[in-house]
Amino acid sequence: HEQRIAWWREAKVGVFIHWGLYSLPGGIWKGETVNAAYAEHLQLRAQIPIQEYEQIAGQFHAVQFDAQQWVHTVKAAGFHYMIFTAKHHDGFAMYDSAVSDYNIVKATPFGRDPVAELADACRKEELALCLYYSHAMDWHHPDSQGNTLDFPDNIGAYDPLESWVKDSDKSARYERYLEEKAYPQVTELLTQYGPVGTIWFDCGHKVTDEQGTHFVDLVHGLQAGCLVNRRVRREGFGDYENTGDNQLHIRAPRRDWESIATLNHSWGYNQTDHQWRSPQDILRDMTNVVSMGGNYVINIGPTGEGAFDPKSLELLAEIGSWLKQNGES
Ligand code: FUL
Repeated sequence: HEQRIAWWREAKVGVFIHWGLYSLPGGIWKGETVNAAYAEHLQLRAQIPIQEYEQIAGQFHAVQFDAQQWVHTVKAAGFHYMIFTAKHHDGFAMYDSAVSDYNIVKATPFGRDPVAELADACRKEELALCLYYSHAMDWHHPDSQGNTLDFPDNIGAYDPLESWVKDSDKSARYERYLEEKAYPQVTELLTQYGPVGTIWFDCGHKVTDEQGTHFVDLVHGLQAGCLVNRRVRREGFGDYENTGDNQLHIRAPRRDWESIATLNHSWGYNQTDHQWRSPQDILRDMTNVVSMGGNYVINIGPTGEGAFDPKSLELLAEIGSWLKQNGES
């Protein structure tokens, strides 16, 4: 563990990237603004049936995607790691997956593998590549949690784990999702792209201790140097703690910890959210967190075309110039 986490302790600041099918509608569905802070939750919030949501893939051309440029921009601003959404709750793999055809290479006209391209670019620029994987929720898989629209006997997004474990049939189904999709896809991510800094899991309150431990062992078994964040299960799990979204502190900082923040309200690109934070505000939080011993991660939600939006670029540049003058980069 001590060896594994050494680079991360030094890194201190990172950038999250939320990019997926949801980035293309960017918070608007059929001309209507979907009233949800998190644009990456569009499928659930707008109650879009899977067959309709899948259609977004056919329009996903991402003509502006340039891994080199993304990585260079992040690195030049003084950040030391990038966490990229390899699969979010919608279940769509943003990499070439043999486990499921519901992936960016097979299902979109874009047809390229962003994780492969980002891994190359990160190697060249010496930026650590970390991968977000929604292990607990997958709204495309009938046996995972959170999609009651297509799978009426499923459970809702926010039902506690207990309603599954008490129901042996449902927990057997959930186990099937893990065996069929989540464990094999995590294996792909750790065997196809070279060294990964962290597998960043999410919503661990929906899995059991055994399942959480299975993920931790899987990651460490495939890449001993790869970190696992606490959201794989609950406090005390994985290699380091996480705050809640946009929270600055954890309850008891006995372990290494990381705070994650959005620049407006959404993680995924949201064309209707113009409430951007000021660079002063972000820098105040960043210095606060880092001085308390935490790592600080800010988020960018690239557009469906694959570009960083102008406002995020401006904020990155301002933070970058502060880091150059005052930081350790
Ligand atoms: C949350 C997710 O539900 C959000 O969509 C986002 O990925 C954030 C970092 O974690 O729990």
